[in-house]
Amino acid sequence: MSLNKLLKATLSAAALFAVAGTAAHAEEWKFAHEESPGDVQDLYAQEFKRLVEEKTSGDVTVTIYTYGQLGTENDITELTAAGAIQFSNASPGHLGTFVPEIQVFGVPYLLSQDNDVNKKVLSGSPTIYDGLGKDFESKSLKLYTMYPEGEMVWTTKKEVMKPDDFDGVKFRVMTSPILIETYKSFGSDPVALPWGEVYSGLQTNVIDAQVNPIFFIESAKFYEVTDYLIYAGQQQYTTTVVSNADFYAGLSDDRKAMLADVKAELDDFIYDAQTKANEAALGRIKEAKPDIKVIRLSDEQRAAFKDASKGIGASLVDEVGGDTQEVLDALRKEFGTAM
Ligand code: 6CS
Repeated sequence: MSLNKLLKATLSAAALFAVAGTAAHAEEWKFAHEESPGDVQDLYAQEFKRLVEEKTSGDVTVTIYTYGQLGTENDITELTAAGAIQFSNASPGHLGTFVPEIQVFGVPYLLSQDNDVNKKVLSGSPTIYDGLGKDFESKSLKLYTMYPEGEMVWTTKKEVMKPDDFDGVKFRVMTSPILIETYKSFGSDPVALPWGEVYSGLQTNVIDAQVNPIFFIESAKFYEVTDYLIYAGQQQYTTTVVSNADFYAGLSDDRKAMLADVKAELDDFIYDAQTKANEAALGRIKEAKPDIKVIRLSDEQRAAFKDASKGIGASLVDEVGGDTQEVLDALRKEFGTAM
């Protein structure tokens, strides 16, 4: 659906009135995310809503839109940049054609295996908030926060232990170009799709495999149409929360300080929430489908995929240019994953 049609179809006259800032009483902030009710992004948005409404004594109300209510992942980024909504999740996996520089988070093996390190970097690194933040601002977006949603696990219909096993496997990835290259380098035939098309794609064999954190594999029911869950250690799912840049710039200093407090509280909240969500989901998947095979690749097996994809950082630098090499080097140092 085009953005215009989508806007007409989904934003009621009353909502547009509020967006224009002419509402008489409580100010409404619209927050769209990319997942279903109860998923990690929804947990974040619900807690954001609770804290903002509490801290503004109800002067601000936050309305949450879940996946599909305002369109796909790419649609909600455009709506935020256009100022039709104030906040949204914009995950690097889907942001590559809009803010190409953020694809550094698509480069495999970037994050640490230690979430305390990831938390420190993703919550406050100047490389992210000052450096990449400028790339967001050039697209009318203010980068508010960044957090991980869990290790990304391959779901496949055959055993994959080495890159050759991916031969002929149609592998669904998110819509950022770097992911296509990464999964080609791993040996598969990648296909970029919004997630709403993944279940039926797996069911009808249009695709054979995909990758996501366990909580999402359960909630989107991808495990029903897969035989293997493979932990290869290549990546964590990361997401950003962005706001419209003009909206943020127009906020009072008090409101900006309130948002900074909310961010700090949510930095702690979301790490626990996503860990619990992933642990509980794996248990439920095994219960619902006892014959699903869970494979954790050994260090040696993981090294073969790492080796196959070692040129991905360099191809991103070639494609995106600018200071991508410096950003990648700085982040690898901060995450402690420099090679
Ligand atoms: O695979 C995807 O496209 C989706 N996965 C997650 C964990 N969140 C939203 C995203 O669009």
